[in-house]
Amino acid sequence: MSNYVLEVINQVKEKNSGETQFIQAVDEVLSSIAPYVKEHEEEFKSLALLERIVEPERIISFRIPWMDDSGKVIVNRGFRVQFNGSIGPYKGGLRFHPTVNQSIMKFLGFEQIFKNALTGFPIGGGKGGSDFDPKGKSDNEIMRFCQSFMTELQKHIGQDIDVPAGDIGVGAREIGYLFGQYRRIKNDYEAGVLTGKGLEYGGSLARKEATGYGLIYFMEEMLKANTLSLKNKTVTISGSGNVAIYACEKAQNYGAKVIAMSDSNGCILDFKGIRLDIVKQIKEVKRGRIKEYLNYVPDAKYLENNSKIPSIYTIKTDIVLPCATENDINLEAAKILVENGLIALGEGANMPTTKDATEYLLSKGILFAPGKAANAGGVAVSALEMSQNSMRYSWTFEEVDRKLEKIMQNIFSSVKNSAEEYNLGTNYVAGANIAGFKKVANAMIAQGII
Ligand code: NDP
Ligand code: 2IT
Repeated sequence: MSNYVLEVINQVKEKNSGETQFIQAVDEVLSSIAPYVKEHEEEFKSLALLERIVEPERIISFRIPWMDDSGKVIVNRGFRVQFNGSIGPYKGGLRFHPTVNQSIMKFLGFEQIFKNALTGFPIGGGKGGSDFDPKGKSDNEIMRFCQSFMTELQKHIGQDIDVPAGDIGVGAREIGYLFGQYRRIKNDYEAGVLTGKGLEYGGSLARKEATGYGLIYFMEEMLKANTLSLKNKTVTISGSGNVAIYACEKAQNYGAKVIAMSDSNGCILDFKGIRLDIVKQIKEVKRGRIKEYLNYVPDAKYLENNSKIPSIYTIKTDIVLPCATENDINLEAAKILVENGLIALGEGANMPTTKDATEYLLSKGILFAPGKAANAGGVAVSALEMSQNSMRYSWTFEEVDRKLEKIMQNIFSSVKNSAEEYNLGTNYVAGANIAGFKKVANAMIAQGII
């Protein structure tokens, strides 16, 4: 590997000690783009390009006080990381989850830079969120929290500045409350300031489905390029949130048999094929636990998580789609999956596979669709939502869906072409990182030392 890449990785480790997820994301991207950096080493070094790309343009951290239903005042921490605005306004989701900290925000913001570049749209990389835990909160508590969060965040965002959207724990309900508070404070109908909005007030058809559908469009392209397809394959999907549900829906449309889904407590296993109408009822309507599936389908099994490996990864499957959270598949889980005959893995989540597990899977010839390419459909349709807001127009579901399919096919071909250009075979992880990095690097070079 180039010395320059190693130097920068070491600097990042020193300067950001303790930020394990951020260091992991930087290490993965920089080590895999080494063949490209090598070609331009002198130029990049003289411009301190890598040193600049690993440093967020800005991090905003703030206090979020709010009152729960019993009248108790609670203080959470909020973040917005505006990582790289060289190709467009910062763009990326908001995550509400108790694990949120600066390291997680920075890793997500860093990944988002290259993902957004891969979509082909002019959007920079950003991410935000809070350590607020939405589980068990009433609607009113969620609303008061979102209002307090936006009271501070509104100072830093705008349709041409920074455009947040959803992520874990943030869906249409939260975006609605956030948008309401933004509009009230600004006294301005700035529809394009958030994406993932409700259809009645500027949302795009197919945004809800976009990440999951996009993942499956990408998977089908990748499988097709390797003379395979989703048809009649068994699929397991970790998570049962927004990404997991719509990945399941599209995989089933393509003739795959989805046999398992999960949440953070455990997984359901249904060899007859998951009944998605029931999962939607449990998760989208009742906000319940995946275990409740057994109340509807008594023949199904429930495997509780009780070791270091989420139970879903112990199930034999052709294709696995991690759609929950980061570092879900470690080396041990990867080995079990391979032993059980895994063919392909598609990352619906951001960085769900550890670095050693990724390397192991690649070394075993598993077709690996990396998150920053495979889950880019969500942010791509967010960009289409921004376009529709600017035009004051809306496309039909079919129009957006067709554009999404085309975008995912284009992403796959640029990933594949980059992998081939650098003789990396089917290493789509490196292919995605190189293709995304090139665009951002060129924009940064053109804009001077900033
Ligand atoms: P949701 O909040 O809708 O669902 C999250 C799902 O993941 C739930 O089933 C949840 O289970 C599970 N999960 C979350 N955290 C953990 C954890 N620490 N351990 C185990 N399970 C966990 O989020 P999304 O579906 O939107 O997001 C899923 C992933 O996809 C994330 O990595 C996100 O960054 C990524 N992503 C999302 C996009 C989007 O458009 N929404 C776009 C691109 C990527 P439980 O209910 O038990 O917490
Ligand atoms: O990780 C992601 O790409 C998202 N959570 C979606 C971001 C967006 O702006 O739609």
